[in-house]
Amino acid sequence: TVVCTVVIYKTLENIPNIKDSEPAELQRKISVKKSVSSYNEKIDWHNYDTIRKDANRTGTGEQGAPAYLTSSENENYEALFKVNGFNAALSDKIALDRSLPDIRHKQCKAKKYLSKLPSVSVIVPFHNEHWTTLLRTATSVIKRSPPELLKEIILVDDFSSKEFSKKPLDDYLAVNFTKVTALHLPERSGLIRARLAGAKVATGDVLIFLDSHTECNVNWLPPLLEPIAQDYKVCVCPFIDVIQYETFEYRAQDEGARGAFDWEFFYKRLPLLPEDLKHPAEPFKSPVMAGGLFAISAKFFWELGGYDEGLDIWGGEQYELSFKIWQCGGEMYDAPCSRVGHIYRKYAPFPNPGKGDFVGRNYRRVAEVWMDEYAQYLYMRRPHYKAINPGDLSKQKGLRKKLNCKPFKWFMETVAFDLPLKYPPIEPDDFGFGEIRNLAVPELCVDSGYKERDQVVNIATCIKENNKKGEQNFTLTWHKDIRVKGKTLCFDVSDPNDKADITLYPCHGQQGNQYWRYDVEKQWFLHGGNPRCLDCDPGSLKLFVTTCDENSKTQKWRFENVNLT
Ligand code: UD2
Ligand code: MN
Repeated sequence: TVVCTVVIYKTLENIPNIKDSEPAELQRKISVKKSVSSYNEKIDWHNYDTIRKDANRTGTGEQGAPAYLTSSENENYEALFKVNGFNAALSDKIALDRSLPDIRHKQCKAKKYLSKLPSVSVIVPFHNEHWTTLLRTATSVIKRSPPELLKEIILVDDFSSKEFSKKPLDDYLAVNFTKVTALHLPERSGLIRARLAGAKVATGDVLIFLDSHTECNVNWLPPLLEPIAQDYKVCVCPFIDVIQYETFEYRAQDEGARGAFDWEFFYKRLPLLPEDLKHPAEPFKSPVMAGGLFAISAKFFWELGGYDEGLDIWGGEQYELSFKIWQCGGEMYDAPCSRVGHIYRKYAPFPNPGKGDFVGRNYRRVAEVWMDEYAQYLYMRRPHYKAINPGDLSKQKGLRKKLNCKPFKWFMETVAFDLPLKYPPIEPDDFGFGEIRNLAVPELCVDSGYKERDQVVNIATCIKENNKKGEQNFTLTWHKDIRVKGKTLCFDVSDPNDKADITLYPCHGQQGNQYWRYDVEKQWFLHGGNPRCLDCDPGSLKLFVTTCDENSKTQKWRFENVNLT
């Protein structure tokens, strides 16, 4: 087996020359195939002892069941929820080594993996993570990883201000663990540079990144490592399960999907492909990682230059690394048999550390370096990104050139081929906007009078002529509702009776009581599916809807700007 070990590790060390005439990429694939076929003994990596003991556990949160605080335990609930965005008081009542339900596909239970797998450094960046969720992350890694594969866990403290994050943490780790250390950064660096700091000191063949509020499930490690042992340019993500922020219940988010994004850069998912569905326990290709949880060989990570260290605080690094992996000769997979739970917070409790729109700047950097002409799709939805100064990009652009990375077009057509370019669709033009002026009494305009929700809209003297106070700027949007400028209040009519009031109500975009059209020829504002006309009483200044009447002049309105296309 000693000889074989050397062969396997060769794929991680260097690329042997097979045929000099072959392109480098093909050579790599051939060499990988050879080394694997020469040694491919597979074994069952399950730790049945731990599985058996876990099955017998009972208590708060055990087996991933939803848990609740008793009224006597409720004391710190609110204060702790507020600073964490999840039920940290409940976390304190749940064992650090709690049992989890094995919700893998049943084929995973019978799967074997290569007997020789690379060693691992787990890197966990954290900023003000709650004590027990942080320690439960480390504990679950230790508990469910084969010790011979796990070299170390590095908790990278991104300049936390919580008292226990420094010496008490170091002391706790020294007493309770042998493989877990904390690296304290001297200034707030953001999660991207925190991960880089951890990766720089890591000694394992493979780097695994985790968020600081995660729990690794049964046999999570071998499915992440095997594809990397077979090809060091493969990055593998686990399935990310949901730890519910209120009850700590552990459950699946869905049956699996391919990671993607929309053109506002929200993380989205694409359906599995037919061939993926045929092999529910096999890794499948995924265009983009969720970001927090993945395994990559240290060799490939550093060949790719790690992360762009110009990315600050939070956001965008998942796209940067995913694009880089694909465009620069690697591949990315999701492994269904590796599952890790993650607390999706109710809200992010951290204040902006005074760095402005760091997410926008990060996105701009990623778009400028990697996305070529497709960056325009992002800028179309977020025009203000074009005004953000991304800072110096020469190093990133140099790297892309040096590694001879493929164009983004290749990524879009080959990897994310089913990601629609109109996603989300750009909003159609509005039908019209501006003042709504009556024809019977042309100095009268519809006026919302700085009113709030549930208040009635009337008419008033048009501001333009008399320069009086008022609020007379409205938009007939493509949703077919009438919105008060600068507000998200819409003209709403719920009364079916004659001369029904127009009330301000939050816009829902679902038409119904907020459904309006403008008839350009008749100059009518029509409300509802069984249309009534906007009308007014110039004497009382009341506005209402009533049966349409071709002869009525008070039902005619001049809408200042009408978009006729
Ligand atoms: C998701 C990812 C997260 C990251 C982020 C985009 C998952 C499950 N999570 O958001 O890993 O890719 O998208 O950037 O895929 N942290 C620091 N310093 C900071 C801010 C955060 O160390 O200045 C730590 C934080 O304690 C946590 C990790 O970075 O361990 C990710 O932050 P998050 O949990 O707020 O991100 P999340 O899960 O909303
Ligand atoms: Mn997270």
